[in-house]
Amino acid sequence: MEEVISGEPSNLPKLLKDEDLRQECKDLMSTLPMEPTYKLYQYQGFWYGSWALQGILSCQKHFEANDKDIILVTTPKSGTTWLKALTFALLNRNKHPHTQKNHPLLVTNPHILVPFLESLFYDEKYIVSNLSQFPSPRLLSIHAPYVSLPKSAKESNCKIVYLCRDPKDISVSMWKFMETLMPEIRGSNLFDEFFELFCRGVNLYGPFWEHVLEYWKESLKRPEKIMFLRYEQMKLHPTLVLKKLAEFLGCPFSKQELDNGMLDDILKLCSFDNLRNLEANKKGTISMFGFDIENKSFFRRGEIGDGKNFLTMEMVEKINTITQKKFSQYGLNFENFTMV
Ligand code: PAP
Repeated sequence: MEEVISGEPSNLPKLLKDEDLRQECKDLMSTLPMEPTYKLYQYQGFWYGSWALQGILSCQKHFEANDKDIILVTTPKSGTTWLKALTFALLNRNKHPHTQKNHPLLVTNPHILVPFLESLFYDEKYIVSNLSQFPSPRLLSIHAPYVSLPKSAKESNCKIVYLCRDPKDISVSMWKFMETLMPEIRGSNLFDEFFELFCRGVNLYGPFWEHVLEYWKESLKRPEKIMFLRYEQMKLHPTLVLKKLAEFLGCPFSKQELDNGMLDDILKLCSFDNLRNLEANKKGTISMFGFDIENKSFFRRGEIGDGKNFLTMEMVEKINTITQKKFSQYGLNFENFTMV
């Protein structure tokens, strides 16, 4: 098993190969620290697969945010798919009422409706021609840490909605997702090593804790620009979160909409059970970063605390200790927060 991951390039799963990259990305990669097992490169303090790095680089170079843009930023496996669905349904509630038979969310995976900027920009040709044609406000997403956001995303008045999640659940969700992308690792004993790397901050878009802290601090400085959310909040207080999200994005629910149950209807439309059971999400693949990813791989358990079903007591303790050490002085946690 192990040879497949750390073997010669020709044996590597496609996900870990560098063959289609642009020269500027290859040149930069040759100067960056590299983690050999998963071929991650450290850029501006965070770790990327070569494909994500290429996307981020050209995003930094070409993406021009405008004041109306809405950018969803998440740590991977924090509930990105859910946030995309909710925000799409919210913004388009007049154009696409939830009762619409062919509501886009009933027939299309949320990642197609709200694309990742890194993935769009992975293919440089796409950028100029297509992005300007997105309807306004453009609803986009990215996993990038704050430090690596395109300048215009920081400096314009575009809105950023940030979502993170308990790292215990993220580590397991990420591993299970990787198993779908690289069946070679399924049933192997590589999880322990993956977990150790995760705790050291060496994982896609990691270190997790620094990613979260950057946005947390910015959200305190500029609450009108960055809304900071946790997956756990969304699960426990979905109504309140959706209401606040609508207010933050400048499209609050009217009394009439609330009386008509619009908010609950959106929550139902975007619920895990509803989305997971749609044909559009059960079948087919989505092309991201040059890979074909199965739509169903974005819907697994959708629960708080599932990580504990896979992690040993020692692992739980280890990751809790890191979280406590990194976050306690900022009043941040995933178990005992107040919903503001
Ligand atoms: P991404 O960052 O790679 O785009 P993302 O959507 O954040 O993926 O990760 C998928 C997680 O969100 C899965 O968590 P799990 O592995 O712990 O189960 C997935 O089940 C969960 N998820 C997807 N859709 C929803 C939803 N509608 N409600 C709640 N959780 C969801």
